[in-house]
Amino acid sequence: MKDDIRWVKTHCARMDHGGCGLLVGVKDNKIVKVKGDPDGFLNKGYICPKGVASPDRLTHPDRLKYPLKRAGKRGEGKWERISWDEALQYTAESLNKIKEEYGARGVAFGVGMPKGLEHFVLIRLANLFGSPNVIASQDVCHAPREITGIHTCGFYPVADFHQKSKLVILWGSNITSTNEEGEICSLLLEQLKQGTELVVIDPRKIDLVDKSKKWLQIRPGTDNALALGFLNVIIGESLYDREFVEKWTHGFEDLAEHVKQYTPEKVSGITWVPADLIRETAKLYATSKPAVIQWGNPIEHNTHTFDTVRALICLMAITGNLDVAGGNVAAHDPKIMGLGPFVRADLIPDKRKEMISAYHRVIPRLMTVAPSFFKKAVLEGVPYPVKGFYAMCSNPMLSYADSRQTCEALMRLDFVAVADLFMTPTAAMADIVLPVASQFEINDIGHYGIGHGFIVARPKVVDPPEECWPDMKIMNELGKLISPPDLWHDDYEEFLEDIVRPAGLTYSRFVEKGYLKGPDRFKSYEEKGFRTPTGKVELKLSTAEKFGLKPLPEFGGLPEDDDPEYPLLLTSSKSRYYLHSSYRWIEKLRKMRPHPKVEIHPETAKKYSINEGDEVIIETRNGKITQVATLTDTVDPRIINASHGWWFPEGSPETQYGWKESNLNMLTSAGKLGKEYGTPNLKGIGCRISGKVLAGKMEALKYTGSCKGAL
Ligand SMILES: Nc1nc2c(c(=O)[nH]1)N[C@H]1C(S)=C(S)[C@@H](COP(=O)(O)OP(=O)(O)OC[C@H]3O[C@@H](n4cnc5c(=O)[nH]c(N)nc54)[C@H](O)[C@@H]3O)O[C@H]1N2
Ligand SMILES: Nc1nc2c(c(=O)[nH]1)N[C@H]1C(S)=C(S)[C@@H](COP(=O)(O)OP(=O)(O)OC[C@H]3O[C@@H](n4cnc5c(=O)[nH]c(N)nc54)[C@H](O)[C@@H]3O)O[C@H]1N2
Ligand code: SF4
Ligand SMILES: [Mo]
Repeated sequence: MKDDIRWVKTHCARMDHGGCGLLVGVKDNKIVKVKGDPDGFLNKGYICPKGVASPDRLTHPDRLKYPLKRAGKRGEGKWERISWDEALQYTAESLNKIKEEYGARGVAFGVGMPKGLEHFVLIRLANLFGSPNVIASQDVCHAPREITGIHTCGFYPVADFHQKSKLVILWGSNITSTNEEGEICSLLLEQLKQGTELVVIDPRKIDLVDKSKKWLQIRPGTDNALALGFLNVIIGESLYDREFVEKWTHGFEDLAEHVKQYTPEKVSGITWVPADLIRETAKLYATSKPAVIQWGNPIEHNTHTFDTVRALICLMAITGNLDVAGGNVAAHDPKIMGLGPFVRADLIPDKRKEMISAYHRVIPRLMTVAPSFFKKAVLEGVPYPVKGFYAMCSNPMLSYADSRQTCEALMRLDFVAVADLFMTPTAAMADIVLPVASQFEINDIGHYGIGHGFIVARPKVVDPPEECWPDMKIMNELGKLISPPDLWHDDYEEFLEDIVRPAGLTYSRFVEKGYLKGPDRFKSYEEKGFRTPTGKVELKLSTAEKFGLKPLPEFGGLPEDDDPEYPLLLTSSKSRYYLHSSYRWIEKLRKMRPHPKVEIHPETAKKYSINEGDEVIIETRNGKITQVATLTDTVDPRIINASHGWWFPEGSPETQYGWKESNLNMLTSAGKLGKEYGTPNLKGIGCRISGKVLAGKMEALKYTGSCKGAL
């Protein structure tokens, strides 16, 4: 029996950013087992529960298996089955019609978390069609780190876990659950075994707090204040790297003067972190060489993200931890095709001026549009009308701030096409739904364009259902109908060849190698300087006036003012068992986390008469939802930690699978946005809770035809 199993090496994908090497056992075109590959260069045999369950996402009986066209009213849940030919023709005609009337910019192309190479094929599709509007979650996911990095020091400073560090700071990064961007926790855990010290900055007592030297239980949304407090201590006590600062930084004197106001005592009042702990941690970071900051999502989940990231890069720079082995580094790509040529950026030279976000004067180099600006264009025609939307790998009804508004925007569009594996609340609002082939069923390249200096091979292991197409194939064929056909391939798999050709490889040779990593090169600035206008790390931004940016990082107040009617602070974190809004239909995972849980301190729960397992109504100024109480002293009594991404695949299509009931983004607002990236406040929001039962156990609410249904 056992001998019939064929073992294939590939890399995990689409359960998070991916990266673990996997050994996949296949029998009769079915995956029978998945194990961590001991040779995996990032995971060395590690695999998480999502990885183990990942084949199950393909075999669910309700998986989309053929293209669908809306039959009833939008969102009513009535569909007719159509052929691929009809689906592509109808989509092309609808998009071309909008282009004729409103220009190509009247169509937006939407994508969520980067999942694979199709992310960049989508950007190419938008470029070739002539639309400058690619809508992505980058405003709340990595763009603040990447682009603020480029402005400050000429690169995106990623944590280098491949060389040993003396100290690691997990700054809002729950790496044992999220393994973000391929920073697989096994690399860090190995270092901890070998004596690397750890600091955790998190309002929750995450698993790794037990292994940490210090835990700073920060007030959500105040990371910029804490980073400024560290700068105050390190500069005030002359703990900075003098030689580096003199030779390689611009504006040190101004920064030093500016941070004098952020004394540990003052910062303690803002962040809830004791002043002595701020002092000790700042000293520890400055005196441990090399030290690295693994930064997480919360630093970009509020309107102050630009200041936070600026302050953090200033910290890395003045302590001499920038671009040194075991610090925060510029990762160098292997010799592969560059992003610009792949997406044909040359064909849309006016993109920067034409894109929706140009009107909002966001930071230069941000080349995707923040969802909140997209919705404004759809709902208010500002700065111009947007009427069409092609979305893949994303579920905006759950992932964009203010879900009710997202629903209204989807209702308002003339045409919506959604490509997904499963019928989701967003797909339920589409005119055309396209069934995709996904991880394990397609040849793919992972980590392209992510900025960590490597790409991984994700070869196909089994055949997809007959009418499920890879996104890359869908776009390759749609592209021929809505843009110059000669700029597309006969066979979409040529895209894979394009990427690896400069390395002298074919895709199949690349698969044999498994991954390509660029060179480990540090302190490149010693030869060429930093790639900024001054050639130095710009502690004070030399381009501030020109671009309307703040020259020095500031604490400009809390992301939201304290609100006595909403006395608790809402924060959230990703579940170990799901990817954002995805895969609640996988039984193995659902068993591990059947309900959306909200973590509440026992004292707080007592105050509101809430018991373990009760349904809890969570309310903010923007809306209310229900989640299930978990009482734990791992959170501060003044906060609650809710779950993100919940909808109910077991629900019914006419209610869009209960998208309102437990969805965190019913509680967020797209009203107040950070200037540089258009980022809304997702964490540190005033809220209140009560234990009253609302509509019975997680029962889906009836869709009322508009998005203003009762809640
Ligand atoms: N309040 C709040 N909002 C947040 C966040 C938060 O923490 N709090 N996190 C933010 C962040 S960091 C991000 S990145 C976004 C993520 O937002 P999204 O990317 O929109 O969310 P996902 O659930 O990752 O993916 C959406 C869909 O992709 C589908 N999918 C999976 N594989 C494939 C594939 O191969 N092809 C196609 N076509 N579809 C596929 C899944 O079935 C799923 O329906 O959400 C953001 N929104
Ligand atoms: N299992 C799983 N893995 C994922 C994802 C997923 O959905 N599920 N999503 C992927 C994506 S797209 C991304 S961007 C990454 C995100 O990966 P992470 O950055 O690790 O994401 P989060 O869980 O949002 O937040 C991390 C930690 O920040 C803490 N936190 C909350 N508020 C604050 C605050 O104001 N300040 C500080 N300092 N900490 C705070 C939370 O308690 C949590 O422990 O994960 C990727 N990996
Ligand atoms: S940690 Fe991420 S890449 Fe590794 S097995 Fe889990 S989901 Fe896959
Ligand atoms: Mo993300």
